[in-house]
Amino acid sequence: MSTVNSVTTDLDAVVVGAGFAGIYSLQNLRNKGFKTRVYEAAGGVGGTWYWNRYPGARCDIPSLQYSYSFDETLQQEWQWKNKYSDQADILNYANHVVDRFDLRKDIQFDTRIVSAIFDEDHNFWTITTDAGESVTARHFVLATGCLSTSNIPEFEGFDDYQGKAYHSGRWPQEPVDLTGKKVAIIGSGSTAIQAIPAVAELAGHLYSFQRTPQFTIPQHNEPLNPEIEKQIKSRYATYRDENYHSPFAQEVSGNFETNTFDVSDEERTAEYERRWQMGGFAFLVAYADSGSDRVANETIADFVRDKIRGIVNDPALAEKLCPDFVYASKRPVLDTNYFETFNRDNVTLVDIRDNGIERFTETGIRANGINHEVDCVIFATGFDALTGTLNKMEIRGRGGRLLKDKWAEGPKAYLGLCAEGFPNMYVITGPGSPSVLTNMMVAIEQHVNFIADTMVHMRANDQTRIEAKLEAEEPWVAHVSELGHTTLFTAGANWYFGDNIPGKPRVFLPHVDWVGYVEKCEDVVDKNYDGFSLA
Ligand code: NA7
Repeated sequence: MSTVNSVTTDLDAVVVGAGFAGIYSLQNLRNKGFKTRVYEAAGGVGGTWYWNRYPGARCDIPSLQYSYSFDETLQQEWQWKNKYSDQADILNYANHVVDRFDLRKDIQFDTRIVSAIFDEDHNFWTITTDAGESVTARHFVLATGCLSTSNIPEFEGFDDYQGKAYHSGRWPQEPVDLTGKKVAIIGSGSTAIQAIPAVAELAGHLYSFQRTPQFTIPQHNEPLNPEIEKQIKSRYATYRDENYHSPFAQEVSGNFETNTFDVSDEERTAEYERRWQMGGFAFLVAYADSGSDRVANETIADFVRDKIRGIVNDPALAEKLCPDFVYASKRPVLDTNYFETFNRDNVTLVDIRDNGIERFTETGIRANGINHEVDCVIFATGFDALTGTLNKMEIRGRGGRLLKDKWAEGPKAYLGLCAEGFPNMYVITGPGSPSVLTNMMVAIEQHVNFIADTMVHMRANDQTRIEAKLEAEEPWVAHVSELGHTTLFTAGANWYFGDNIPGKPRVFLPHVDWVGYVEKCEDVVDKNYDGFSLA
C-alpha cells in the first residue's frame, strides 16, 4: 500500500494478465515487498498457452530455454519431456510455477480490465474491471501479451454458415472432437503449419485455404536428451547468461563472420543441408548477411523451395506450396511433417492466392467457384499483434488522454516499455522492444526486472512518478524503425508492421537488436534513468 500526497492506494501495483509476464511480475514485485494483484480475463493462468489449445500447438523455442531462469531450484527441478514442448506441457509448467510460489491467491480470474485512469495530482491509477469493481494502484503493469487479440477477418456470408468455427487463439476449453470431420483451416502461418499435420491425422478430410505459402523448416522435435539436459543443468546459470547476451536471446549457432558468397555453391548447399537437419531457427543466421542481403537471402529461399519440391509428390501442388517472398520477412516457421501432409489423400490445398475466399455458405466455404462443404472451420488467421489488446482498453494518462489516441498513427513508447503522458505505466514486451523477435521468456524477465528495480529505486528515493520524456520517446520510435530497415524483416507484408489488420497504421513494431537493446536499458539505469523524468 502506498501513501503519498495524502493519498493511500489500495495496491502498489496492478498487473493485467496472468501469462508468463504477469506471473513473473507478481512473483518479483511481491518478493520486493510491493502489494500486487493480477487481473486475468481467462479462467486460469498461462496467457497464450491457456488459449492456444488447437491441435499441434507447440513452442518453437527449446524448453530448456523457454522457461524461467529467475529461480535456480525451479529450473533444476523441473523436467521437460521433449526438446520443444506442446501447449499442455507448457500450461502445466505455468500452473506449477504459480503454485510453487503461492501466487494464485493474488490473481483474480475471469476478470477483464476495461479502464485505467491516471490521477496526475496524486500519481496513481484507478483501474476498473468489467464487473464494475475499481481499485487504485501506484503502478500499472500491462502484461497483456503480444498476440492476445485474435484476428477474424470479415467474410461474406459468415452468418449463414451453420457449422462450427473456432479461432486458434480462442480455442474452447472443452475438447473439440475433429475425428472423421470435414475441416477447413484458413491461413498458412505458424499456427496453421502446426495444426495442419495434427488435424489431418484426425479429420475425415482437411481443406487448407492458403493465401500465401510460407517458408517452414523442420523442427526435429524429440524426447529431451538426458545427456543434453544434464550438461545444461550442470551450468544452467552460465548457459542462461550466455543466451541473455546472444542475438534473439537464445542459443543459435550463428555464423556472423562469413558472408553467403564468400563460400562456394557446394559449400553453401552443404551448410544449408546441415541447418535443415539441425532444425530450429538456424537458417536465419546461416551467414552474416542472410538476414540483410536480398541476393544472399534468395539462396536460402531457393534451397527451401527445392526441399518442398523433393517432399511433395505432385509437382503442381509443390509449386503452389512454394513461397515467393524474402525468407524471414514473415516470421520463420518450424514444422513437423507439414509439407509431407499434403501427400495424404485426405488433405486438399485450396489455393486462394488470386481470388481469396468468395464467401461462406450454409454448408461451408466457397472459393474458386467451388463450395467446400465442411463441419468445422479453424481460423488460423493470426492476431492484432502488440497493440490490439492495449487499444481495446480505455487507458487515460495525463490530461485524460487516451492511449489509443496517442497511438493513432502507430504506437509510441520509450524503450517499447513506457509511453510519454502515461506515468507509472509499463507495457511488458511492448511495441518498440525486441518482444516477438526474441525468446519471449528472456524478454519478459528482462522487462519485469527493469520494472521491479525501477520501483525499488523509486521507493528508496521517495519518488512516486516516473514518466518517459517526449524527447527520448520520439527518437526511440525512429530508431526502432531505422534499425528494422537494416534487416530483411521489413522486406515484405507481415504482422510486424500490422499489415494483417485493415486500417492499422503501418509501423515496424519490434526492435531487431536484442543485445543492443539490453545494453541501452542498462545504460538508461546507469545514467539515472536517462530519458525519464522522476518525481
Ligand atoms: P499469422 O502468422 O499472422 O498467419 C495468419 C495466416 O492467416 C496467414 O497465412 C494469412 O495469410 C492468413 N490470413 C489472414 N487473413 C486472411 C484472409 N482474409 N483470407 C485468407 N487467409 C488469411 O498468424 P499465426 O497465428 O499463424 O502466427 C502468429 C504468431 O504466433 C507466429 O508468428 C508465432 O510467433 C506464434 P497472408 O500471409 O496474410 O496472406
